Amino acid sequence: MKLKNIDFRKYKILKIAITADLHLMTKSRNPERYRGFENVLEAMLEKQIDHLVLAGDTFDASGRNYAEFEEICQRGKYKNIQINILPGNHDVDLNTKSMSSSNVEIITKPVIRNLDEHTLPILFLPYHKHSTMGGFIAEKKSDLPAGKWILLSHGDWIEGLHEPNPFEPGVYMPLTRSDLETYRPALTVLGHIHKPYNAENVYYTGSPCGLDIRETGRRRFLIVDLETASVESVPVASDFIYFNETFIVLPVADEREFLQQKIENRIQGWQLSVEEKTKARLQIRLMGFTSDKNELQKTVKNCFKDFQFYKEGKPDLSQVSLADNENLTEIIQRVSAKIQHLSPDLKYFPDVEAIYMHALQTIYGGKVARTD
Ligand SMILES: [Mn+2]
Repeated sequence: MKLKNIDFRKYKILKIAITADLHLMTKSRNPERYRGFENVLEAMLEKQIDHLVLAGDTFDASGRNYAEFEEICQRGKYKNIQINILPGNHDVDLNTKSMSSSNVEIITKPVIRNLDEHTLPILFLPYHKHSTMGGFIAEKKSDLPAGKWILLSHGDWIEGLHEPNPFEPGVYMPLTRSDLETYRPALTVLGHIHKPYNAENVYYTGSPCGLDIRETGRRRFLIVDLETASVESVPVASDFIYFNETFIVLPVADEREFLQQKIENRIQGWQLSVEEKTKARLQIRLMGFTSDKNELQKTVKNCFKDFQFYKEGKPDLSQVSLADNENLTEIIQRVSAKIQHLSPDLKYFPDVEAIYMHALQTIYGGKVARTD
């Protein structure tokens, strides 16, 4: 039987992987960032995905090493993975001459591509200073059928800036709601914001490895089905998972149990597997007033005994004062009892911790540091 006329690709759903914001420097300086990249490639092999898009800031502007990156791309097991690099705002010097690996392509100009005859066209839009995404999309709009194309780029989605990139204040090549309503991409995947985020059909894949303690929680990369524009979120087995948490301490009658319960709830909320627990690196800060700082120290140490701390640090108790004013202690105890019974009306407040913080600031005045 002759098989040569059958187009096997027709039977294969074409999918690509997307990650961003690796911020690679040198391997010796941040080995975990290179491991994050390798973790994505390994997961792609397992899932038989052979196309990867790096949606910006593959390298960090403050010190990069293309050779160490290429060494990974050229390894035998990865050499069949096609890698498209979209430069981000950190990649100003990156151009088509920067690398020689045959499986790596740097896309420096806006371009529309169909990776297969059955797939939706993709607009690859590299970061460009002092520009907007909408401006570039407008130039290409005649080749972008409404509702049937995919946007890959690097910058700020204006509607999604609930948590701006702490490294980079300001607005970077924005995409607006009006752009989405006018040009109607079926899907938008962006780099720039390092925390995984998605709303409606706009995704920030997030960096595959938290860059430092400010980049908390589990990391992921995305797999996009180019026929349906559906997205699968795949966890990255990163070396570290960072948690940066603040707890409010109050000199209430059951101070120790009160804090223990809060810490236990927070840890449960992380939903870590046994393996993930070993990868967690914590930064813990306590604020407020205690009836016994020595006892507090022991309680906190015990609550986190199964965890490791970021850069081998320890819980920061420097912003906890001794509650040595009986009148104020009496007041905070009464207020605390009230706050604990507030829950039915909590919808009017951001969270119960914020209410405690306000109560502390009101009662103790300037002795309490502000968190916002
Ligand atoms: Mn960026």
